[in-house]
Amino acid sequence: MSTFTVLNPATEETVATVPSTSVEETDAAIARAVAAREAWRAAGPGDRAALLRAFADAVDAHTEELAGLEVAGSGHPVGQARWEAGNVANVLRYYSAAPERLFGKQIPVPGGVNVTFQEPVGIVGLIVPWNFPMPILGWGLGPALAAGNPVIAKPAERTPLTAIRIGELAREAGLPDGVFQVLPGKGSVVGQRLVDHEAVRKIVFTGSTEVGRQIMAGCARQVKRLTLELGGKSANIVFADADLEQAAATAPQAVFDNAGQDCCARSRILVQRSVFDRFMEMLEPAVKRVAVGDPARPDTEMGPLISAEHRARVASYVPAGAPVAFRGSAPDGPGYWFAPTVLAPVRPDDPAYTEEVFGPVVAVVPFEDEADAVKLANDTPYGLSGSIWTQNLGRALRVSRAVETGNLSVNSHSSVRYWTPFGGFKQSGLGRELGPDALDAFTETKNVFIATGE
Ligand code: TAP
Repeated sequence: MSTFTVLNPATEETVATVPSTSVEETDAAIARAVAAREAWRAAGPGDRAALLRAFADAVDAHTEELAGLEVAGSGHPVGQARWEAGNVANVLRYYSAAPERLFGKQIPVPGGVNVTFQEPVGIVGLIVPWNFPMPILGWGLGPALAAGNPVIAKPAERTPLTAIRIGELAREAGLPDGVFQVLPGKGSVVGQRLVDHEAVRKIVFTGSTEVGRQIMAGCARQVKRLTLELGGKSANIVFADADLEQAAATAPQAVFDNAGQDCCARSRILVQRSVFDRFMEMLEPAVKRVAVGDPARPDTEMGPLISAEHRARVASYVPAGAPVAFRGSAPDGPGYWFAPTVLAPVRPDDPAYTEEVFGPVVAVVPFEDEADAVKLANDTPYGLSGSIWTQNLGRALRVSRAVETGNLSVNSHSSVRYWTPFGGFKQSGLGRELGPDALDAFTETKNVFIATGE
């Protein structure tokens, strides 16, 4: 049996050795999901809801264990890892209300009436990246299960530990055999098989835009349903009339959270020229204050990058002679550390400004006026997230409408909440997750005409 090794990114020590699922084992899991499908679909809405709540309770009861696995296997600071485990439980609980509210419509038509039903789409393949192993698993899992679909999850090869444990907790909570399975292994093997197998009726993919394109092409062959959550290069837009102190104090969190390995990272800070120097003066101490170090310590705010390869990739965006304005700190010694880095002034064609770095590197760029800010913000193939800082309500709304991106926050650095829809514009993705309408992505609308005669 082939295996792979999970390393602790903060120490480079081995945390676990995990079996790598083969194509044959993937097919066997799909067969188990097929066997479970009808009973799960037909389960009473209240029963499905109760099982989701029991699952959420089991996750809650194991918060510390799950957080410990994410600290060791992914290098996430423990406070963040606890929040992530809680997010899984909250999302399961939020969608546990959905099975009892899967309403259809009745539509009067000549000669009768039409009724619609929201039918589960079928087996869902959930392909998860390494940057947020728990929340991204939960965002697909909650609505997919609530809608009556069996789910097979493929965690990222580097970070499978929490998904494996959450799969066990689902069984302990009473989810029937085959309803939720976790298959650790390679994207090119397990992920590809989920895309290619005809019994899998929907793929939920979160990851790079490049792999997303391949998956979209693979799904096209079978006209398979697909949700894509892909890369980002989001702008944090600071107008001269903003609360500059607050904008500067939170800008590090907006880009350096999870060591910048965040699709929503505001990795371009656009600042109105008249306040540029003042903003930079306030940003510098905020960046230097970021507590980078041992993820197991409760006061740590930023941990290491995921791997040596990824650190080399991030470092390539800050070559010798790069326009480094200032940097935060990072530990020496073992671990894939990279200090928070602020670049200014950057050339418009600098890859650190145009490409997704996926590390703690931010470029700060001046703009002249509102039109210029919108033009710069939109000058990217991505459209995932962003922030707007201004005291002018009209401008906040105008710029929110003009920036081509799926999730924005005004006078706040964060825009992801499970109560609200989440997803990207342009090459950042296809389809929406989270929020009250997420079940639309996991159901098909069936339309039935009933003739009433005379
Ligand atoms: P990818 O390399 O794209 O990998 C994502 C997942 O796809 C992994 O589980 C991977 O497996 C699997 N995979 C790789 N090749 C595959 C194939 N041919 N068929 C099926 N599955 C395959 O991304 P990553 O580096 O893990 O994640 C970082 C990227 O994800 C960034 O671009 C980031 O912006 C994006 N992201 C987006 C969002 C949202 S919500 N928009 C959230 C988080 C991350 P292996 O682990 O075996 O490679």
